[in-house]
Amino acid sequence: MAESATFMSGATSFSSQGNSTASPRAEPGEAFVSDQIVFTPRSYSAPSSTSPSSPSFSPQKMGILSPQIGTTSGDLDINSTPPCSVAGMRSPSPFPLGLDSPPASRLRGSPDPSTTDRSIKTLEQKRKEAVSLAYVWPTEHRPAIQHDEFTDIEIPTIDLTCLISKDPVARKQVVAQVRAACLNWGFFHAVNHGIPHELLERVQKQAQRFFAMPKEEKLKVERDPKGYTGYGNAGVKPTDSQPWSEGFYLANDSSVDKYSQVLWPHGDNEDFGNSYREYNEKAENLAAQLMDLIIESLEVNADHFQPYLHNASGLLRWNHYPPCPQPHKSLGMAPHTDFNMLTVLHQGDIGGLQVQKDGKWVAVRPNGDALAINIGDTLQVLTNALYKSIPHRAVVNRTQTRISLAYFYAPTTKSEIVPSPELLERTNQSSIYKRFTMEEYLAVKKGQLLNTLQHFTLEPLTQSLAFPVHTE
Ligand SMILES: O=C(O)CCC(=O)C(=O)O
Repeated sequence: MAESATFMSGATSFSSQGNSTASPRAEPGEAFVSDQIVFTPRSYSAPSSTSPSSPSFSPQKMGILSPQIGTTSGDLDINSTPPCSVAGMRSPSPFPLGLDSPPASRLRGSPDPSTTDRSIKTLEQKRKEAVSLAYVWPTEHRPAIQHDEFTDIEIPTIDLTCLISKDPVARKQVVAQVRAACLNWGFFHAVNHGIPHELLERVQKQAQRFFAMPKEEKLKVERDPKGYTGYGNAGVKPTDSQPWSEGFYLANDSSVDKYSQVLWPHGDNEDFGNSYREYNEKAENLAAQLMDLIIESLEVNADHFQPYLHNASGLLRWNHYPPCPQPHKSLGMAPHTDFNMLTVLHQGDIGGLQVQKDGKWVAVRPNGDALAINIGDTLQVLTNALYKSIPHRAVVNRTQTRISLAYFYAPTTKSEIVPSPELLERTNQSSIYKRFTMEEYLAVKKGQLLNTLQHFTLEPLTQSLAFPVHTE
């Protein structure tokens, strides 16, 4: 992989713009997290020993002494211990996502060890629950549509057999389907895509094996904030609601072998590197072929696109969403658009992906044989917003572990992203974007998951180009 290749996650933090969120708010009587302090709004009564001028970070203010916390509607079960590992595999920690203890920031005000046995037990329960509350999202951002609420409104499915058969007539039909899908959805399912099911299963298995490890093992390959690869959800700001997920970013460089050695020092997992490399090669090849179809669908000369495709490379992110006791109050991944040209996503047989269509969230029915393909912000700019990069998110469910494999195909960071002049001429438009490089874009994207392109737009965005986060 070229050193200057672009690598960034589609979603790394909850943006303070577009989908701006203040501190999470609570429904009446329910606990919520604000600036890392857990409040219990209903009938909270401080123990008599607590003076009104107690320091901010006391157990009382954390809510961990209050019997009300988390019991609203009975749906945050304080005794529930969200599994942090893949079904059937060992579950080393009672905390979500393999956290063996609450993050330090949430432990301020931890119980005094001199408290009585009875209260220690209660505090212990409350402490676990306080971690869970970090994953409770503000009401307006919670998913009204659950992971399996499918309707007749579905992203199109495109059969890519023509890529193998080379049948020109079939290809022409596929190009037309790709055009319609890109114009109307920005998303489609690809079947007969050429990536063997067996390989997808092998990569899924490797991801399961990795995420089932104890957190301290996973942290051995933690993502360096300045780097692109490794374990973690980089960029999540401490005051934001946390996504109910964890990720492992892999790129086609020496880091894969390094991770393999660190995670399996006795050489007992050869297939980690092999399956990754095999998958990366196939996904890159597929992404390049899909780009060809997309360029054909624009009916422009491919020359303008060549520099972006030349040296383009991919970042693979394994996403892990453990079962969640309160899926309707949490999100596996915040609404976001992808930074890159094209994403190839395998979501397996368990639903969770939701995309926006005409201002409404639509659950994407899973199809283990299909790959979900979507347009990223870079391609939106290259087409002067003819093809749009659509906000999407991941919701979680109560009982099943879900793993998805997201492959982000992107140009190098030095690339200047400019709309196709031929397309502008044909549509009698001028560019709606300022000139900018991928590097400049990524610097903005870090703090703004949605509407990142607004920053690079010459005119204020019209309604049809801006993507507000729709509440349900
Ligand atoms: O897991 C999913 O279905 C969505 C993943 C995603 O959007 C991403 O990785 O950027």
